[in-house]
Amino acid sequence: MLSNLQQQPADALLALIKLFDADPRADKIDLGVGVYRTGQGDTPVFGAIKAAERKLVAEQDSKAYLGPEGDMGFVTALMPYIFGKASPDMGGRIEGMQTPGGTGSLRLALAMVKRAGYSRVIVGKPSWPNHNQICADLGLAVSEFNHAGADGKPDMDAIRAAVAGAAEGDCILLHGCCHNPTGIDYSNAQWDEIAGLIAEAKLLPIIDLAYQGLGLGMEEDAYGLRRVLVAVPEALIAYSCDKNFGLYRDRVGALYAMVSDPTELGRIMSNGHNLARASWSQPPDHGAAAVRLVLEDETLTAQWLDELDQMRDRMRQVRAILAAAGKVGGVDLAPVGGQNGLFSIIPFTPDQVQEMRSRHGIYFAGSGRINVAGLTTANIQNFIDATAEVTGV
Ligand code: PLP
Ligand code: TYF
Repeated sequence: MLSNLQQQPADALLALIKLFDADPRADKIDLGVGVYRTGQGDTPVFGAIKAAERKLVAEQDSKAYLGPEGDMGFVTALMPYIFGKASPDMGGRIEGMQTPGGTGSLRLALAMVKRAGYSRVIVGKPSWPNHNQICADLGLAVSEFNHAGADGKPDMDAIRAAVAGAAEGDCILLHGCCHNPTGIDYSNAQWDEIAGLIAEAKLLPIIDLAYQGLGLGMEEDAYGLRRVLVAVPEALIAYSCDKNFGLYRDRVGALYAMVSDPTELGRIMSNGHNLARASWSQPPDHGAAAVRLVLEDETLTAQWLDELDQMRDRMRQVRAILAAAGKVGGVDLAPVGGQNGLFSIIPFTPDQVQEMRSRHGIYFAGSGRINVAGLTTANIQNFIDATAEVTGV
């Protein structure tokens, strides 16, 4: 019977890791999967996390089960950063639980909306492929709208039309910041409008915040999420600490629900706990415990924020160099300067993506998405020259 199972495609982004590793060229460049890299090309453990891990090893006296909600100290300590120091739980209207990464949180959020009776999710296109995959696996219909226009700016007409065409009771899934794969984020004024549109159409927002602090800053990157939350009665927030604490494989995330009536929170979140028990039971402890220790200690918090500032500054410098290169062969790199986070899409054709790999050993997604953090002072000129050569006529 197991032979009934059909071959499934590998994850195209994760498959790039293996393709890159197999390339023997010493000057190859990895602009594939979304991990931050230093100017030396490394993805080190944050100093603040290392210190917290040492403390954890020295002081943790038990690894007994915590329950499906995980480390609630971690969940609560993050809330002022996500929802604002002024009212981190919006008057008792927000509760969270720990999840295995942002992906675990998205999985729970979408399973909860499915259980609540929603059947359709409105998603910008392109998006992170896992969004559509999770919806498909849960039997949720996806309705797509164009995320960015030909001018490289968010396509506001497309989102206006998508919301206008939505049925009451649909959900809308939005990237809070550092849009993956385009790097094209909404301005504050655009978020103001979107918040109003969603509220008026009575859509349930699901906000995916996987890169807080990697765009413009921790507070700046939360603007859109906070703006939507003050406009609507209910929302779900899928949060990841895997980029902004550098914890990737430790799988650190949280799901938050905001409801209008605080007395309903316990009942609503009991569904998150129940769905978690039916899948991973309880989230992995280590990474979240390390984040909690960072956030409970003023010195470690300052160190973490400083390390995050350095990451963001380096990515802005890389973006500025690409933008200054301007028109290169047949493509314009200028828009990259105004985009945020790890990713930008360079309009390479599929053949040009293959040529960048085969002729120059430069690896990135088939969509033309590059991870800007893969560029360093040592390799950025090679990338620009290769781009000129491959896209030039
Ligand atoms: N959401 C987006 C848009 C992402 O790009 C990612 C992955 O990096 C995630 C969520 C989930 O991240 P993780 O499950 O690694 O925490
Ligand atoms: O888009 C990226 O590169 C990151 C990392 O199945 C990632 O979000 C990619 C694919 C995947 C899990 C994480």
